[in-house]
Amino acid sequence: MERSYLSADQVAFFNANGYLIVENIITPEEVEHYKSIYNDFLSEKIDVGANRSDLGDGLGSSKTKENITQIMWPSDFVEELVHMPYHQRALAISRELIGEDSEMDFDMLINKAPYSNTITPWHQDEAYWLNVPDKRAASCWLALDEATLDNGCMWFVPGSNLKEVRPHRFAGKEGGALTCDATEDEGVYIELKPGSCTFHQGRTLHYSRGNSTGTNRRAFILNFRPAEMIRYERERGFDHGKNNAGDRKVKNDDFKS
Ligand SMILES: O=C(O)CCC(=O)C(=O)O
Repeated sequence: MERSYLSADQVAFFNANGYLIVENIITPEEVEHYKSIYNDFLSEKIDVGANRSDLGDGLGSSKTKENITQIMWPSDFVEELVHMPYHQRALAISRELIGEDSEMDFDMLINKAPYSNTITPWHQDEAYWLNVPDKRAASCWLALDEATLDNGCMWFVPGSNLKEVRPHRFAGKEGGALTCDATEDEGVYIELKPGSCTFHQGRTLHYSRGNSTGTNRRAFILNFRPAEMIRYERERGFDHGKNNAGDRKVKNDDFKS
């Protein structure tokens, strides 16, 4: 019998609200290890080529530096990551949340550098994705630094997972981040200690403020969905930037505005 991480109440909360907080998915010692790997990506000691891009291009004020650093598929470059505690525990939790057929679809790093002051605009992940027949999905957002209102912790709109996907458009530059109409008044913000995380569904509306502090806001994100749906995506050439980095479009045409 596999270890269970969640109570029935936690699973019910995730289903009703579209997000869930899981504290201490990794220990303080593990946080330090992940931070050191993460810094090797940020400093380009690990070169990821076109898998690195500026999610805040056209949104933040910098023309010379990344406004929001996004690195797709870190586990393609540091293969042991998938066997390490974060990937393993998050996978087990995703199976409790969306079903035993859950597998990792992709992983990514999103860092907001000191004083980068760039929001991640309101969106629903489904608007970025292929319109797969089985919509079960869980994204795990792990804080490696304390995540606060001022450095860009996540905001979620409770219950948005149970409603429609809102019309999406490019928030800034063509080909850049997507957005839809939503406001902070609808949402709740989730501050996290390093080593704690949230899970959210593909349809849950979310956003984060810019980082107005003097330290990094490093997040390590894993996305899970049914194995059969990962196969469905790959058969159609959709791999979340593994082989087509920078190709950011409204993939789900139904939600174009
Ligand atoms: O880290 C952020 O600011 C946004 C993350 C996000 O949109 C996601 O994990 O789906």
